[in-house]
Amino acid sequence: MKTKITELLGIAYPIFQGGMAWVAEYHLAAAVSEAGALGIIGAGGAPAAFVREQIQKTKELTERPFGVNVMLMNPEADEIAKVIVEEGVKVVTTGAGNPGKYMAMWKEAGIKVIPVVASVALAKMMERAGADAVIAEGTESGGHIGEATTMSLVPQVVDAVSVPVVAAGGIADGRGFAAAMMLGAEAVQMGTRFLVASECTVHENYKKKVIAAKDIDSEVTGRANGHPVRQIRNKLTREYLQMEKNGASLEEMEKLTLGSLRKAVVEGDVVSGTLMAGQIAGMVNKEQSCAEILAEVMDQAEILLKLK
Ligand code: TUI
Repeated sequence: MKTKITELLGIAYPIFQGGMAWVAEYHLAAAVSEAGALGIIGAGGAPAAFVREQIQKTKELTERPFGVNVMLMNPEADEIAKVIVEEGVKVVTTGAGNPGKYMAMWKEAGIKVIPVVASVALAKMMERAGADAVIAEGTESGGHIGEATTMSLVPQVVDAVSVPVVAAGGIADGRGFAAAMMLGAEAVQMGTRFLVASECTVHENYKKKVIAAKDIDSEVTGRANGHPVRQIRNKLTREYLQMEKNGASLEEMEKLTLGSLRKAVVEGDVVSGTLMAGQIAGMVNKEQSCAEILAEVMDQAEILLKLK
């Protein structure tokens, strides 16, 4: 399928794999890119040296384009921004902030810059700053989220900017893909569906929780302190939300979540770990290879869009 995004990036399918912190490492990113979509390494909170290694390992596994997501709250974001240039990465996505200060450096290096935005205002600002496209991410997504839903955000961003828009949040099959196209998107980004891909190295316990999750099994923690994070309900979210209700200090709550994503992803602690996942987890019910996921989504979408 040809869209402005497949042309811009030289990929076969207009699908991005979300740059999930801790989860989206080189095995997953390379597998997605090899299968014809855009694999993305999630830098998350990792040190710059680790991100460089991940990039080099991805290059060993695929010659196709892949991206790196810079989580802008990472204390090493400045160094990671430079590593991306030094390693010749072709596509950058950003999240959890405004990447304005890196834009000139990335553009000069010929990198395609595609910030994640959760509002029309940031989308417009990013277009003015030179973004090649934007990812409009709805509140259905897992992890750090904004307020607007995908259904309302995507068409409003499409109307507000002239660069291509990638839709994210609540998309996990061909129906979601087709709906996003109807809203004016030129591609979609999926996170939760790829979290359970066979090439994804996240702990088996985490995958099982996503596969077992139902439609209303996610919870948003951190609304009170301005860092809303969507994750699957467990002991951690219950404790966290109780503390929020009781007006606990930020410090106390940070103690609870320090290293909790790593605990879930690496150790498989589904009780006290952070199980970031989107609302669509209820529909994600089996592990498949990245190639199978992409073939299934594209097949269904092409039928719905009457392209075949
Ligand atoms: O970034 C994401 N999703 C993420 S980042 C992440 S790592 C993390 N771990 C623990 C706590 C917090 C984060 C897990 N999931 N998605 C992209 C996204 N960006 N969603 C919302 C935003 C966003 C929000 C506000 C972007 C910009 C913004 O304000 C920009 C400004 O003006 O500063």
